[in-house]
Amino acid sequence: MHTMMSKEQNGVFPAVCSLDCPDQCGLLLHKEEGKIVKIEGDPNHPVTQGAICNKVRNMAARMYDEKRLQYPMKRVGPKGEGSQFERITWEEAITTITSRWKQLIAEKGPESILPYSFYGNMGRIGTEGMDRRFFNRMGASRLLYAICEAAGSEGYKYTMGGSFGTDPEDTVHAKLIIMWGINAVSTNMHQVMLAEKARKNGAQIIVIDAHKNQTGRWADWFIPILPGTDAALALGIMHILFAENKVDEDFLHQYTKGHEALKEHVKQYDPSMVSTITGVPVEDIYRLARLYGDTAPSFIRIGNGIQHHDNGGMCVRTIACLPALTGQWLHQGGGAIKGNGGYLEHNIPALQRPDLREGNARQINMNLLGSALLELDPPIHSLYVYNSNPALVAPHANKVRKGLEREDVFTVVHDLFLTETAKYADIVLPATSSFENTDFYRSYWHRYVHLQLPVIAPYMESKANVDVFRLLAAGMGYEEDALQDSDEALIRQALDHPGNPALANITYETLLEKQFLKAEAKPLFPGELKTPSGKIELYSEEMERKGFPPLPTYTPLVDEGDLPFLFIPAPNHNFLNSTFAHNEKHRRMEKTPKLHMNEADAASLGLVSGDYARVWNDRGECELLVAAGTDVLPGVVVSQGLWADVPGKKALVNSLTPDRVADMGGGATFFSGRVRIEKSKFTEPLGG
Ligand SMILES: Nc1nc2c(c(=O)[nH]1)N[C@H]1C(S)=C(S)[C@@H](COP(=O)(O)OP(=O)(O)OC[C@H]3O[C@@H](n4cnc5c(=O)[nH]c(N)nc54)[C@H](O)[C@@H]3O)O[C@H]1N2
Ligand SMILES: Nc1nc2c(c(=O)[nH]1)N[C@H]1C(S)=C(S)[C@@H](COP(=O)(O)OP(=O)(O)OC[C@H]3O[C@@H](n4cnc5c(=O)[nH]c(N)nc54)[C@H](O)[C@@H]3O)O[C@H]1N2
Ligand code: SF4
Ligand SMILES: [Mo]
Repeated sequence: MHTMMSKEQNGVFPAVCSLDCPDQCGLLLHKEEGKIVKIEGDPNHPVTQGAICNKVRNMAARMYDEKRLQYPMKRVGPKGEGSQFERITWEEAITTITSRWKQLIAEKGPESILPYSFYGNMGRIGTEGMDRRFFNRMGASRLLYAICEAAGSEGYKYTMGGSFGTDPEDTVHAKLIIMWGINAVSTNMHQVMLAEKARKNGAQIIVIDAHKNQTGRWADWFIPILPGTDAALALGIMHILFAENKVDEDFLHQYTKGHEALKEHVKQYDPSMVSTITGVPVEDIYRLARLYGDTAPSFIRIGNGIQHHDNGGMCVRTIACLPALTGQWLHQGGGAIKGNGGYLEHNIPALQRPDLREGNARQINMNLLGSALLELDPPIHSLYVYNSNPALVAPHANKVRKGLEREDVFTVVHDLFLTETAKYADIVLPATSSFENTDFYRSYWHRYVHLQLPVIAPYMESKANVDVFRLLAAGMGYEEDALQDSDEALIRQALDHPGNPALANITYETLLEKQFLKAEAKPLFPGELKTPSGKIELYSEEMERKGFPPLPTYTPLVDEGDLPFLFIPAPNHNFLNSTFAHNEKHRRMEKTPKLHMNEADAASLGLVSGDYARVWNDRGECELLVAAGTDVLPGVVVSQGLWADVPGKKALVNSLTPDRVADMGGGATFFSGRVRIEKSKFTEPLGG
């Protein structure tokens, strides 16, 4: 096996998966004649242990897909569907962009320019490094990165002080594992592998979800729940734990704040009331609470599903209180994971250089992109999109597209493919894949930091994000050295972080030698948390000051009127958000977007499996293939995957989703929208 380098044309090279997936797998890339021909898991990676998902096993097909962008282009003709592009040089592209920006800055000010990005590639220097420096220097509008975990992370932080949870490697010791609002078989497969090991040692696996998908089917006990009601279930469990003296008094006294108040507070959540709210039978609430109270170590994997709701922040904050009640944090493998990013925090100011910004620009929530483009005053006149595909992934998609259609918004999209968003661009720039770049990666689930060096040469004329920002900086005439720092310098600056002792031994050199390294952190307890009191805050004065109930509380979803169904457009197995939605191989593996609905609901609408349903509300409409059964409760419908358009029918699920923001962090509410359903006139074309 070779160490990382791109010079050799043949060989096997270690790498890391760059996708926005908690597992952040160690990979081995097989290279022949300069091209990647095979991708497999690195058996030496302690957490991912050589297993990888099907998506990435088949990723070489995406890297060399004939549709991959090869050179910069400018738009000729209308924006959107039907747009046409012409090849230009990099020089023309950079000059066009920077001269337009200079003019906008002079006439309208830098806040008329909005960067829009997310984590299509998790590399830190490319995704939240040089880009941030550049837009700080410019003084552009700032983006609030709230589309993914914002609400839940804020909620978890009120309870636990930050993204600190159980070490996933320890969860093999758990005797009870609850997968709560996470489709882990698809979205965190190595947590499933670890849970399988625990199961062999006698652990029970419970899945609490609104949809009995592949993860629910894998559980020992699947508990279906009405969407948006999980906080009530957690409070019902607390009610029983206190009432039946199943709490760990010593732990509560030593390590938590507010347990007496909580004990009083949860008296109101009696199991029959909780059952009415959640749809979970009273006897199941008792059984779950007693199992939780009597089993140690118990581990809860808190997923993203519960936080993509109006009440998502409070819901996660509430579930995060449970392990404290029974003292699980003192048991190896006990506790919870919402995220573990806190352990690996690098030197963010050194990497992003907020000091390059003069003054403080307005901040725009990425979940409100449509309104931002259509309604903001002073208006946005330029959008620079990278690592993201908002035309497909952002809520209230028809509003987003209307905004993107504005002729007076100068839009640049940097991507590997001509995405739905790129079709609205004035200038399209081709991006390298992560295997063509240098960057460092840190998981938000396990505790390893990885280094990626280029394994293959850049594809055609494509360039890495960092390189493009260096060119843009030069084109703008920005002279700060920080805007021309090398990849290596950026990584060194980011990893030099005296504030996080867990990174002490993780340096550019040690990563060069080992490729990945674990941040060695002490267990959370005994110890002090980063909450104001240093303890687990069952009662939070900070929340009270901000106008939230200080104790965990159930709040219902926003009332969207009398539309009969709650619609959950979740991720699917073979795509990663919209990544792979354009690649034939992955589309074939996934087949077609479906609508899972309860058979009683289907019958009442005259629908059977195999029919097409028209799903609609004031925001938009879709046509999805009906899968009727008992996988969801009546009144709930679920689709999976962010499909690029499917020939002949409407498959843009985000045309239906609300752009309301959640209770915390400005988070998204993808799963709290309501819809109507009827039989569609669409039928599958012959041979389709
Ligand atoms: N294969 C694959 N893997 C992925 C992704 C992908 O698109 N595809 N995306 C990646 C990203 S960016 C993220 S953020 C994660 C997301 O992955 P997860 O953390 O698994 O979150 P989701 O898949 O959004 O939702 C998980 C589950 O929540 C359920 N759910 C919805 N509402 C509720 C509710 O109110 N209560 C309960 N109990 N359950 C509810 C849904 O039915 C779904 O099964 O996965 C990452 N990994
Ligand atoms: N209905 C619904 N909508 C959702 C969700 C849901 O569950 N349901 N999930 C939400 C969540 S959790 C998330 S995280 C978001 C994710 O939304 P996005 O972050 O937009 O994720 P992707 O759709 O995968 O788009 C990433 C884009 O980045 C490009 N890319 C990859 N690497 C690079 C690179 O190095 N440079 C550049 N310039 N581009 C690159 C890819 O080709 C791809 O087009 O979607 C959200 N949208
Ligand atoms: S997408 Fe997730 S499971 Fe698949 S290879 Fe990447 S990190 Fe591993
Ligand atoms: Mo996400």
